[in-house]
Amino acid sequence: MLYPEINEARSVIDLSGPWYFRLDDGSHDEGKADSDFIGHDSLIAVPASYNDLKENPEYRKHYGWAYYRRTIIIPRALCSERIMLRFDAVTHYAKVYLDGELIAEHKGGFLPFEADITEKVKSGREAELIVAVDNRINHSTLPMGNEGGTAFFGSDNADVPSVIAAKKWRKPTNLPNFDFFNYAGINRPVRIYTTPKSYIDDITITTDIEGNDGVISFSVSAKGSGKTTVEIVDREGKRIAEAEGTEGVIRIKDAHLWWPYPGDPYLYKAVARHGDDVYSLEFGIRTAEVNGLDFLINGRPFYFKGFGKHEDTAIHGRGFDFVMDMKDVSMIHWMGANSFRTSHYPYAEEMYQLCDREGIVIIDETPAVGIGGTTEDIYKIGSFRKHHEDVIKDLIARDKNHPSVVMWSMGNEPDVVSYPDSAYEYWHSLYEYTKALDPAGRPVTFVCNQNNYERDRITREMDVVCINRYYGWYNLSGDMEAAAYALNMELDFWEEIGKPLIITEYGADTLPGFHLSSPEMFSEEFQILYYRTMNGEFDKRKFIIGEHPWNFADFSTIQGPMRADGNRKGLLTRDRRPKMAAHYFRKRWLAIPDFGYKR
Ligand code: BDP
Repeated sequence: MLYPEINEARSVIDLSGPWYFRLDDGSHDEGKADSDFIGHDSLIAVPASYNDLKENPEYRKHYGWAYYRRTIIIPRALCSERIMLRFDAVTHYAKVYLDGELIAEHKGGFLPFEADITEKVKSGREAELIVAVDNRINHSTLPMGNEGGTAFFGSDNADVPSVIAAKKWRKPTNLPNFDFFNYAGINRPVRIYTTPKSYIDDITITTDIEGNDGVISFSVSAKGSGKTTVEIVDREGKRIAEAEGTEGVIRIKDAHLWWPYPGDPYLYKAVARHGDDVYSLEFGIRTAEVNGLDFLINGRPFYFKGFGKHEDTAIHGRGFDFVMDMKDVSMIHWMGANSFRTSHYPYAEEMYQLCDREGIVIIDETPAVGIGGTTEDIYKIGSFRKHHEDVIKDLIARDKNHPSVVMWSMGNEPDVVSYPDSAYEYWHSLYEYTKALDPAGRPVTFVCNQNNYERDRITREMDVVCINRYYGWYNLSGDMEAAAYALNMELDFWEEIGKPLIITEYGADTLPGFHLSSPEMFSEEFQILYYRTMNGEFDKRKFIIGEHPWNFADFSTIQGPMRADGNRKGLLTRDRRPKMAAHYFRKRWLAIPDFGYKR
């Protein structure tokens, strides 16, 4: 799906700002937006998560539907165009009404959807737009939750009669099966955009390198009559090639390749025209593939230095925050990192555009986190397969043209050992499905949790083995010698498997400013000891091709006895101040080359 663009043929109206808002009455049924709404509602910011915007605990712990309302009006000058209403992300389920008519419905909180409203809006007349948003998470949603449950990160399982009784008595909640706050609402921009009636629906660009030449394959999907052309424009704005038709191959002599920073992340533009419509798409010429134990970018072995991240900032919650995205990219450069994973859901499109331009490499993850946590086989009792396929399809459709995206992650930490055969069947077929969808054929993986790796049949089948490991934190806590011993035993196992491996998470909660002369857990000194020990072991193993500490920054979670104001494993605080370990990594990573490390 193309990102909304303003150019000589297209216009964009941004609907950011205050919208009327109300939480539902707690019945968990979608109420109808009615006249009763007016006068009983408050104002809320769009885009943003609603949870932290009001001094009312109901906003933070809300469970169910919420309603947003505003009016829209189309300027007369645009009324002869095709008019689209686009939502970049509504978390997690949206129903959109225009003048009382349901015009769009969408499941999944992190990908865009749109509705054609051309026939529904009349010049000079205001139309009422209502968006009903559901934040419930259960065994059919991604991320997965335990809607109706009451416990997480606690000792609620204790065999204490009074606790057992109180658990039954307690009100059910919208319980996550994942470790980040379930921020909800209209989290990303809402826009009206227009195109001519004959229009470009989609563009796909894939690239290859032959000698010094870049080979660009393009395909333009267009609706309505008109001639289709594509021009390639270089960074200086010079037209260097052109072709006619909806598909073709263009060869660029002595092409500039897209390299991760501090290399040159060179971007070209493909300017597609169809009839009166035009769309220009930035793209880079680069390849990304796995070969033996190497992850090759433009044929050279890349070492992933970076993070698991979150879209999480104070007040905004998971709401789009371009200022923070800029700051994050700056901090990534400052620390000498070159990559991150969009743990645990697709991020806002603007972040990928920024990373294309700034030369940061992305492992792009779906929102499939929390699959498991049940006493029965989740692959048999859950109804999420079709939705998982849909998010993979939509993710690839949205992000396929970004040079920054070098690998797809189908999900994070599903249960793959309780029912290894079911897990195998599920993830193996999804892997093949994902592979077949990407026109650029990027490597595909999923990220596995600390488990009985011998029973896990599926992680070893991924193009890159991606593992999250917390030796020395959740197990063998504080004993880094024992942690190194255990880590090495496991690494011997993976070395035998003979695939490249990225440590996609490892980390220790750390309270900034808490110092100890003897490094114990939660102190800044321990965080450094932890990473120094782990990294020392990674450095000895050639097949480890990347290290992503967890997490880039502290982030909000549900409350619980293991979470003091959220998850504190950040190398940065939530407001992006470096902990001591950030300086440690900066020194380490500035000394590790992006290409050829350990080769
Ligand atoms: C991992 C999860 C991540 C958590 C992390 C932690 O992938 O989402 O935040 O553990 O516990 O298992 O800090």
